[in-house]
Amino acid sequence: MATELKNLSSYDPTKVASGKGRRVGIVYAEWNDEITYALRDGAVKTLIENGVEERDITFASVPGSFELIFGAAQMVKSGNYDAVIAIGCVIRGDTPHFDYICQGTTQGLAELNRQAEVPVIYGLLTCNTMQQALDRCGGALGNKGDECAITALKMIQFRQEL
Ligand code: RBF
Repeated sequence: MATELKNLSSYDPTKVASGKGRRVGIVYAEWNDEITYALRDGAVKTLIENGVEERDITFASVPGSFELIFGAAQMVKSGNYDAVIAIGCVIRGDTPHFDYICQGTTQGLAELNRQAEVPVIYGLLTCNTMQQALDRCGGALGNKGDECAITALKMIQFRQEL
């Protein structure tokens, strides 16, 4: 699995353009907030470390991961951001709900990403256990929020260079 080979927080700073002047929207889900807040905070820290100014980062929360689609779409539609990061965490339970939320959210964000004028970054953790989530929000495998921040900056640069 990729994350066993790659720490989510590691990146090559020479390959990341400065985020100065970039505006980033972060929409995050309240479900599993112990995880999503850590992902969000990781993303913010990494954006700031790479030049994004705090005042240029805007947050919005939604109840669950499934609502990330609408939340991210609204942020895109506002035209106020150079990239939108969608953060959520789905943890497998006793019913097939996990599969529906993961699939629905992933497809919705993928479709939005394809259509949107600005990049939409996929920050959804889909985990079988809480420990897997903890490992990926600042634990043993790093923080997916960091990876999302770097991906956002790289995609903003990508769009600018076209
Ligand atoms: N939202 C999440 O972001 N993560 C979850 O692990 C999660 N599990 C859910 C499990 C059940 C049984 C239900 C009913 C909802 C869950 N949701 C979860 C919320 C979902 O994304 C969405 O907010 C609601 O389904 C809307 O009513």
